[in-house]
Amino acid sequence: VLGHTLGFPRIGLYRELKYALEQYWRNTINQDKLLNIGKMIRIRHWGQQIKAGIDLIPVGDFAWYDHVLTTSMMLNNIPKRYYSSISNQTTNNLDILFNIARGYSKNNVNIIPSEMKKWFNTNYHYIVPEFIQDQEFKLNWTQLFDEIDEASSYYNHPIKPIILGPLTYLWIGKTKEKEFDKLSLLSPLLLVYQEILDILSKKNINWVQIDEPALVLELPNEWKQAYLYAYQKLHHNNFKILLTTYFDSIYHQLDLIEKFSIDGLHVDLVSNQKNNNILLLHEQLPKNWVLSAGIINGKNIWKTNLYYWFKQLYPIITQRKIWIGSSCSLLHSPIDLNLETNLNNNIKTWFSFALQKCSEIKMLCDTLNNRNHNNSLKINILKQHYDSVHNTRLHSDFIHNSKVQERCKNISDVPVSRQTAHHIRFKLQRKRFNLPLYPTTTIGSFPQTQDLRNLRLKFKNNQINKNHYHANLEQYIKQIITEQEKLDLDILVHGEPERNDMVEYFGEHLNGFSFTQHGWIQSYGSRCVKPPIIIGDISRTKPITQKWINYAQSLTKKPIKGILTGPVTILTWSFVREDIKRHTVALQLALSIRDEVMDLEKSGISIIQIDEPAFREGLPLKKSEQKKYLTWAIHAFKITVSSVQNDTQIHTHMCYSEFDEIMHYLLKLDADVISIEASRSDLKLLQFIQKNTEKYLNEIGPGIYDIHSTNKPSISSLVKKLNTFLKYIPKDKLWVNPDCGLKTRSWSETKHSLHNMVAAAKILRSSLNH
Ligand code: THG
Ligand code: ZN
Repeated sequence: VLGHTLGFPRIGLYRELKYALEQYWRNTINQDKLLNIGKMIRIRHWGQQIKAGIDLIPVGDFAWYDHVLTTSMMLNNIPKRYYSSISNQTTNNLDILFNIARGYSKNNVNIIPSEMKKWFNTNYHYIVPEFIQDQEFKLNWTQLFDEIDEASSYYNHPIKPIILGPLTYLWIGKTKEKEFDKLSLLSPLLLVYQEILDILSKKNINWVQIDEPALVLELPNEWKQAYLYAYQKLHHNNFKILLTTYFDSIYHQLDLIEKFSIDGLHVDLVSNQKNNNILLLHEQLPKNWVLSAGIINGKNIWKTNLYYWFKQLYPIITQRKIWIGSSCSLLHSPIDLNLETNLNNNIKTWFSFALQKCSEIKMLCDTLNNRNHNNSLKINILKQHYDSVHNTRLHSDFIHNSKVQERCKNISDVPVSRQTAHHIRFKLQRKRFNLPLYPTTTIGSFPQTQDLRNLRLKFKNNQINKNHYHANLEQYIKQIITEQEKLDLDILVHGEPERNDMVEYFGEHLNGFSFTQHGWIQSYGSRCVKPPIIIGDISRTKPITQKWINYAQSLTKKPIKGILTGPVTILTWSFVREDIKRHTVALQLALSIRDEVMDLEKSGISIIQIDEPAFREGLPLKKSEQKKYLTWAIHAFKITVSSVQNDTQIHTHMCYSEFDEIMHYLLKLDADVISIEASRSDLKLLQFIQKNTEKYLNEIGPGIYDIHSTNKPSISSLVKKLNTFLKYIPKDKLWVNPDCGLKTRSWSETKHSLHNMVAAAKILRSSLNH
């Protein structure tokens, strides 16, 4: 029995890669320095995994921005629009990689970045590969080979290179210029993959890991056939192929997979609770394959019940080769629990971060490998490993709150829907707020300057007192209100200066959560999030946001939109307890946010936005399991707002989504206004809206510019955009807003872009008068 990980976090324990990248982009360090920091991180992580007892160390999991983008570079799949920015350089340059990810803007040349999308059902974003019909591929980027050489020169330890499989790579990409069948690119793509494998075969390597998470989806038939074909072509005599699947089960695909010409299969045994039958897999898959059991959850932070898995695996290990692994890459895990000094000691014993997960892998391997000796001692240690968690959690006051449980049982008292239909609310609200056509607003957050971040940090470290801190936050709010009035926006926000992250902040003010100091997870590029941990029943003791929002409202006659994070998003962007069902946690969150909504309304706030950017991310990967999720997720959203007055306006915001398939469900949320990311995506969304306006469309603000790009939108481009929207959306239902919050932008960019946005809305209004 061997132990391996499918990849390790790349950002570094102290986010060294993040800081190095941001310094490099600001031109405060040179490329050599950046390269050295990357190398230092890789070498440290390999060393740590070896030390923890991992048998095969992953190489190829490191990426300067995103591993899908690295793959695009490796295949020389560089969108044509970038060629003008690289005239005198070769395509084998890190700056080009960054340009694709971040856009390029210099001397009047503006090149838009490639689109960013969520990586399956995670909060990690990849850079979407772009394909054109006559796409050519060639081997361009030597990073993987360099890193293999680097690892073998530093460590005398077996290496397992990782590459993203050709079919998942095609599946997650996007056709450009015109639509065509992406599978037509498979043959040319496989030629480059074969070339890559040939180079690998000349290195001292026994196993290559090829990631094919798309296999967990319910794939069309042509794609299944393509898989069969591809893995015949990629078969190699000089090394073995471990095909890895993760984020969901593969039982629906076994008849197909068993025919692949591969040498081992990795399966995720934890992400789909209903589907974790290792025995069934063992029986169906060829006996000469390695079966890699992904039993250490790479997406959550709870210790693994190693004894349970010992019992499951013990009968099989004499019949075939078994490996023990993380369910998916540890990219989605924090790195080291030992660094956490603020956690309650009892609670701390419940968790396992990436390095502890490596040790868990080692423990289970050791016990399984030791079967011939008297290993009752080891088995006992395995038992204790989880028993302590189980027993203390069973009786912990941190977890159980009978009031919350009681309230959830009596949920039938809470109305699910608002008192009247939207068309009635619409009239009341337009009258109350006296809004112009095409009302302008923002999504909620304003620039989080370094000063502001420092201020929050000082307060957190007790370097300044609460009065001082609050006085400073009020100054920020005042500035944000002044700027919005100057910009002449119609609906203002307080700007969220008190919030670090939209989920972490609410977690910190609700009961039932626990927090890490260093549990940073890469979200995209250099950006990270620190998910809170939901350990117990959730409740709200007192109002959370009211003070700040009321203060903002006291400064202006225009309506302030109060911004709250919705229950589904808090759930999805937290590490969630696994001892009760997700929908129960969602319900507890919904009731807590509902309390906040009612208090805000009582305090005079008349517009409330419930942000649900992660609504789509929570959707199960398998179509057959989606309906159930949507039912409880929509229910959770609706009960947060169901009891407000008819003339209280409810907004929601969503981003990073492929909305097409779930648009019908989003409309069921019955928010008065939905703002939605559309600026990087295309017309499908608009066509959907057009088709459904008659039936049930409320108001909508498709984002009119991309806040993630540094390119500033001109007034004329914004007018053009609005005119496009108006072809699909009735004029009294269109709102004007950016596509997301502004917290990552600078003030100067923000002012400039919002100024142009408001100007564009005014041009449209006046053109209507003439
Ligand atoms: N919060 C959480 N998840 C998210 C987002 C979020 N996932 C999707 C999307 N938004 C990702 N976007 C971002 C945008 C900004 C940042 C992180 C993810 C960000 N992070 C700071 C950084 O990396 O410097 C750290 C945050 C902090 O200082 O507290 O700015 O908004 N949960
Ligand atoms: Zn957003």
